[in-house]
Amino acid sequence: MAEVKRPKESEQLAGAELKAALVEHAKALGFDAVKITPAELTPEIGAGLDAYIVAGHHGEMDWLAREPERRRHPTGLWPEARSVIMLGLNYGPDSDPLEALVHRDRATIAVYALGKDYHDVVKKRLKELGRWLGNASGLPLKVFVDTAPVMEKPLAQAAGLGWQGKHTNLVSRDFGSWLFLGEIFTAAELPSDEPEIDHCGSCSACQDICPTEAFPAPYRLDARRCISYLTIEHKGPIPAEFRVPMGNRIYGCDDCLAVCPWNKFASRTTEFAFHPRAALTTPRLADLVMLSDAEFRALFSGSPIKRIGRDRFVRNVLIAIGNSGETALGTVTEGLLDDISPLVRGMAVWALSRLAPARLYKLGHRRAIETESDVLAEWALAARAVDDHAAG
Ligand code: B12
Ligand code: SF4
Ligand code: SF4
Repeated sequence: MAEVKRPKESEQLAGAELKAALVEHAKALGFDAVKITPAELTPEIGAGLDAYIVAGHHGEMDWLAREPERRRHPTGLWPEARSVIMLGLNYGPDSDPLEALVHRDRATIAVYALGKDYHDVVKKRLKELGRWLGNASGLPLKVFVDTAPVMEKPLAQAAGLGWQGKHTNLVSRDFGSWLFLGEIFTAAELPSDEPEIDHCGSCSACQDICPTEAFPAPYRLDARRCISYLTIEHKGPIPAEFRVPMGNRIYGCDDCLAVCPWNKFASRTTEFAFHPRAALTTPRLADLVMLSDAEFRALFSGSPIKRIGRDRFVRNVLIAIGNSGETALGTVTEGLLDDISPLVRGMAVWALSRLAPARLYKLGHRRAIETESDVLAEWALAARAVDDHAAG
């Protein structure tokens, strides 16, 4: 909670006056959008959360299923909350993220992860704004970005920042798909803004483009099929059915966001922290796959990518290599058959079975010394490709 210095009663602001000063401060701190909603969500939102969990669409993200009473209402998380201030930061890219998908020897990284970790950037600003608000209102507050059990998208829609599109993310009339969200819960009763209404109409572009058919219905996402989940949240081997559709997406996915027609109103972010690092703009798969643990941590220091760790990252890169058709990548891939991580060894088997089955056939003796069941399963899966090659 931000430290509250109690102002003299005569200096305190409230109501419309407090809101106007707050909006001004938020803009001065670099927030692109700021709107307010009462600290409540409709029962339909809670029911949607329940349905999502019951269907198992959260996959391994057990934390989403925990303490639903805290997640479904802002007052469940913090009983003193009266208003929620929803803030948005534009992270609009300067080119179409879909263009990077054609360079098969290179990696595609989701726009949100190309610059500094937004959690750090947004949280720092929220704390600064929170300090000001605490002092101006004399009332307690809490700041959140992504990490607490808060339903940020429905709250943002209720506040009027945008609407939850058919891909389930918030779409803004001013910033399209590219808005990070953060919020301040305050005990102050502030005048609220009008909720935004749905402007998707008959469009289905996001549903149609999804490479893994992750939408069982409009406005519902089965995270277990989503490349963003598979590359970032999923810990083990990525199920075989999703590997080819992943293409060269090695961290996150932007397809459903990028295709949204509302991006015609989007603009490139002016926030320097979100500008892509040169090293992450379509990097070569050959370079990424060779990263040691120390090199991985150095390259991704301050980036959200660091969180998945070297082994999961290299797992993702090997899948992109398996999809690349670049036989020249066979040598580095072969080297990883001996990697210390079973996750990496298993994906190296898969990648080599796609890239150079003849080579894998000659390396069959490696299978005999493998002890990990997940890796042996990959050898078994690859055996068909290898046998086909031998027969042919
Ligand atoms: C978990 C999570 C994920 C998961 C699951 C996403 C999901 N849609 O559930 C995964 C890892 C897949 C993910 C991916 C991404 N994420 Co994310 N994620 C979150 C997180 C932490 C929680 C979201 C959540 O509450 N999910 C739970 C379900 C219940 O919510 P829901 O999908 O909105 O479901 C509602 C409806 O769809 C409906 N519903 C859903 N299923 C069903 C089923 C039935 C039967 C019914 C009736 C209704 C129903 O009811 C629900 C309640 O209204 C938020 C931060 C936060 N605290 O809110 C960020 C957040 C949503 N992510 C964000 C981003 C940027 C992304 C990615 C774009 C990153 C990327 N490029 O790879 C992708 C987008 C993928 C996509 N199409 O959604 C941003 C989105 C910003 C914005 N403008 O909306 C957020 C808000 C983080 C932030 N602070 O900025 N994410
Ligand atoms: S992020 Fe990619 S995989 Fe996930 S739902 Fe959107 S298009 Fe599908
Ligand atoms: S692509 Fe179309 S359906 Fe999907 S969120 Fe955008 S407007 Fe809605």
